[in-house]
Amino acid sequence: MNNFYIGGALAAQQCEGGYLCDGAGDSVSDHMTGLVDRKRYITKEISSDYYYPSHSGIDFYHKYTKDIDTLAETGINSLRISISWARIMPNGEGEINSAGLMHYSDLIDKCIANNIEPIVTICHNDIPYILTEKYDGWHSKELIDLYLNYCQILFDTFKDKVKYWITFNEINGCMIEGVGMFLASYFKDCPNTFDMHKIADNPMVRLQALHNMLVASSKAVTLGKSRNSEFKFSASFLSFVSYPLTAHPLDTTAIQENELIFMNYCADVMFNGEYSTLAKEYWKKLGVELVITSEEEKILRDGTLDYFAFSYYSSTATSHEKQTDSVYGNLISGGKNPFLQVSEWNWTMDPDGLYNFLVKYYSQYKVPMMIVENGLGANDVLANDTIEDNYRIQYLESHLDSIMKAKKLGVNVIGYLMWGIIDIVSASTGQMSKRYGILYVEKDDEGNGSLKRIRKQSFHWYKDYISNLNK
Ligand code: BGP
Repeated sequence: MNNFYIGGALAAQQCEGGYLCDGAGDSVSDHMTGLVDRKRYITKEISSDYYYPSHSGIDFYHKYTKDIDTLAETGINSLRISISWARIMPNGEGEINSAGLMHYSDLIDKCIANNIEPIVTICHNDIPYILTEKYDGWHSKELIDLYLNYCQILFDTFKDKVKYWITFNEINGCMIEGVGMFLASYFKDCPNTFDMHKIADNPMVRLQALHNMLVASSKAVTLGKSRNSEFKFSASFLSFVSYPLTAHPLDTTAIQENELIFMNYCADVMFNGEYSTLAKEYWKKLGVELVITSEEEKILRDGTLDYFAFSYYSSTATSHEKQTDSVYGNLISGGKNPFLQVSEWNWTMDPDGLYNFLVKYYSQYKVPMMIVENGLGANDVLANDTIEDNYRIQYLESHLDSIMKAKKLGVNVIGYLMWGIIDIVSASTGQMSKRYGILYVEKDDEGNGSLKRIRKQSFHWYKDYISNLNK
């Protein structure tokens, strides 16, 4: 199938390892521990009492050459990677670390040499740690121009090599209480060691930080296009899909309200160039007043996005009454849907939800759609040097079916990038055992293992699928 990107997605901090290698600074993710009593902590100081999964990752930093060669066997034509700001600018500002830049230059060249389009996330929920202490993360407007300086380096270096950019990962995650505080990297009021999933919420701080990110994203779009008018920009959106638990009208009303908050609040700014009146009502309701200058309003109008990148894993069911059975999901949790199965991590599996999402948001924003994360986190069993992961094949295939169905209807879907195409560290839990990949990595949750790569059953399936797609 021509003009369709099919491939995989990764995030630097979940795969690279290579902590502080070649002059890199440390990042927020480097302060995130493995699971301790079912919690993932952030420690303000790095402590020998904890295991920090990002420090070693799957050593993609040193092993990417072989990994890209292996992945290229499947025929993928695209790979989403993220760049670690702290490798490029160890202090988040000031001096550039040329070794870090060289690393990504080599990685991008390696992709291109294998006919793999690099799709680059500039900021995947991670900033140089020092910026959280010096500026209180995205709450400070200082970060806007620091981010811009970082973007400028990337745009100048890769202007002839990278076309598709993602300014921020899951930017609308900032709409979620607590989670948004983490994404804003605002840890000022937290103790020295704290549960990353339980940061006390402050909507004023969170929404101001989000506004600053929206401005930074728009500025990046405008700057990028001045470097290469062919650049295509999106942020990635966390998808919110929910069904009314009953036919009670208020169940649907509750969903609609959540959609306006989780999806439209950010998407209206990023595609239409301004906050909707609904956003303004929302601030009133919360008693929040944001600092938004008229110059920033112009920046938002000028730097709108070209395509709609989003992650999709699962859906929920909503009731206007208190629900008892709940499911987790990608940052958003919600009610359990009696018609759908859940994964081992209690994430609902719902390929139809992907179809529904594509149709709905393509009709609303009318820009090309790209799925930049989708997959099944599962415990794989290694036996006889292979992994029989039919459950993953089923998951991926059913979601691809939904995409093809949406395309038939006329939705302009330009790509599908499965999450964690190689097994990597889980973002929410820090586990290795929550595996998404078609390529197995021998490593456990405590950091032990040979790091050997093994092709799973799904690896061979993906290869066949892609080859059929191209016929
Ligand atoms: C998204 C993140 C990814 C990724 C994915 C799966 O929110 O953008 O980085 O990890 O979720 O989540 P997890 O790794 O927690 O299973």
